[in-house]
Amino acid sequence: IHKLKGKLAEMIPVVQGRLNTLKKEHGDKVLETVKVNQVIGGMRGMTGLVYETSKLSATEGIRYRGHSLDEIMKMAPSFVEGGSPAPEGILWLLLSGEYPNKQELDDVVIDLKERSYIPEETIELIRSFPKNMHPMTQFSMGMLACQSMSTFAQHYRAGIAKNKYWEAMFDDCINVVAKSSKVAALVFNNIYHDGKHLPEFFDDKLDFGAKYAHMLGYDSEDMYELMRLYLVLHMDHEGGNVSAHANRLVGSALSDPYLSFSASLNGLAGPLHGLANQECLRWYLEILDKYGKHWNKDDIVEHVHHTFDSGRVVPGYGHAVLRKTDPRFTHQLEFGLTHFPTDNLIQLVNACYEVIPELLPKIKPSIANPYPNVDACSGALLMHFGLNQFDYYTVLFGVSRAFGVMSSLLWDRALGLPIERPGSVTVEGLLEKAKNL
Ligand code: NMX
Ligand code: MLT
Repeated sequence: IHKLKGKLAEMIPVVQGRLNTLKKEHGDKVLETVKVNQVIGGMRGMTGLVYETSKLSATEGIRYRGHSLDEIMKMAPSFVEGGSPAPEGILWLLLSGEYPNKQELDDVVIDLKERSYIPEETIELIRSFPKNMHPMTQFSMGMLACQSMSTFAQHYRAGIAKNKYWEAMFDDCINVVAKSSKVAALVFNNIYHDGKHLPEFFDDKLDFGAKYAHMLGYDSEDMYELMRLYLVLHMDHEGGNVSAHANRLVGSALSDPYLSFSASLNGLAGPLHGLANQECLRWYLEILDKYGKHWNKDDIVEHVHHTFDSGRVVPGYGHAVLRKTDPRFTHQLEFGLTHFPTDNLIQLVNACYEVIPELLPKIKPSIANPYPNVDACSGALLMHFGLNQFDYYTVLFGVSRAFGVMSSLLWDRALGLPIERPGSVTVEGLLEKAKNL
């Protein structure tokens, strides 16, 4: 991993140079105009952030450092030939823009293991959380409790120079990723196993994804592969989604990576964002409950209508930016249809995909995107392996998101991005401004 740090030390001045040129030579140019509706409407479609690790296309989905998910599935290093990409390799890609070679990949695998230490008092703290506290709350608090280990906070207090921020940040960012799965496994254990069967932490044979599955108590090659796939698909989704943006915003105050990651998780815990995966599974189970396992497409149509009639959204469908099927959904559905094509829940996910995109615009024409997003399939895959604690699903999303938001936070500090502080306006003030335009 020292090699990765060295690579970054070479890359950073080059990108900094580009940024300086941008500021000096183009800084006063007008990029785009802003409509009143964008100010009111959650800044949708407004370019407002520099974000290095990934970019979202409305029609083609996410690209990590310019690489589409289709390409990553084919080209990224994997532990099983032709299988899921290695999450550790994608961490390397997000940070440096390149895939690691075999030796580099092995080094990250070992490094993440070595950095995963959690102090005894944090373990005790997590085990003291009430079982009915939501897993995301426990996860966020558990990560926050690790904050006393922040290298960046210590160096900052000791008076570190601005141009050295990223180096102190490097350790924290990799450490947050390394510790995330262990904290997440402790939360699982606390809630569902009453803290009695503490997960086996030090199985050195296993890579990050396999070990996370193992710590949750799921040990099969297929589950290891699913976990690696899940982690890779959920890592990053450019800078404006709630979890990435919360992470960026909090980090811009020079709060250390533990503080910003916890903030990121708090955003991910919302039902319109990461919690949609748990909501989505709950929604599929409502169908099974109501119509039994011999459901048909008319039942799906009826349940969608019922969902609207009760004033709810159809979870797993729609997106703020995407205008086509999310490729992250496609890859997950493919995994399900390849590994367990006769699974009733996977068939239901597939049938919903055939019905819902046509149906939603008929019910509510203002829906900008009637296609499935990342959350529409993940729960069904996890259920297949018996991971049926669906309140926990967003924690898996959070562990994965650590890879993306920590990589981008490192780059925020490397590029010396300033504290975020956009302007705001009252309704009255905006009305006055708009009338005079
Ligand atoms: N079911 C019912 N109504 C919907 C849906 C849906 N799946 N998607 C959008 N709408 C409604 C939306 O609530 C809004 O209604 P109103 O004007 O009455 O407030 C209207 O359609 C227009 O919204 P959009 O511009 O299409 O969507 P927006 O960008 O505001 O929101 C989501 C995007 C993702 C929040 C929205 O599509 C949604 O609530 N989807 C269901 C929840 C979900 O799956 N979230 C997961 C997103 C991915 N992730 O993991 O973060
Ligand atoms: C994400 O992965 O962050 C979600 O798809 C939400 C988003 O991009 O806005």
